Amino acid sequence: MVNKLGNQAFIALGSNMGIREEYLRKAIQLLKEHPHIEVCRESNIYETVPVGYVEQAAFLNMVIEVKTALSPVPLLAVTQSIELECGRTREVRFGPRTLDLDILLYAEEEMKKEGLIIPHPRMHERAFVMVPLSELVPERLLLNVHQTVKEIAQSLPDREDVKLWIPN
Ligand code: X6L
Ligand code: MG
Ligand code: MG
Repeated sequence: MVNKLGNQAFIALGSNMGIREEYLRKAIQLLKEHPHIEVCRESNIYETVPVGYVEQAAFLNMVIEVKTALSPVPLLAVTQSIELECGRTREVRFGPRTLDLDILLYAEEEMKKEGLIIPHPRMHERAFVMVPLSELVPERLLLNVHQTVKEIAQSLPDREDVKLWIPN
């Protein structure tokens, strides 16, 4: 039996191209099949107004909690390969994508490597991240901003652009 125990991490999922919900489900399935990753909890799915590059289709966003024996860089490699398996290509910066997986938090760690900054440096500005994360860890303190996840989620001006999405 492979030991999946390890560190707690939170991963944000997003999709705004094609079969959006299927891509989110497929990503969770592939993470669950990984021998060193356990998917513990899933937020609801939200339909969200695009931020950054605004002339594109609405996103589905959610956040999941995982436990993993992988350290951050190997975990990133797994999430990137899952993005590719789900048809991710990089055309327009901030533009449409079938699947985006972002590591938000990894244990209580802070790291700044090129290509991987943890905690995710802009997560606290994005309602499409903070609203679903707030379902999972409302009381968690984000050290850089000295506020809890719930406080941040409630104070973001674009939280109205993040609407609970009910699967059919
Ligand atoms: C000025 C310039 C203000 C750029 C904001 C914000 C850029 C967010 C990129 C920005 C700026 C991003 C998603 C999204 C993206 C998503 C929704 C990004 C990367 N990903 N919008 N936009 N959901 N709703 O997953 O987050 S592109
Ligand atoms: Mg992203
Ligand atoms: Mg990304």
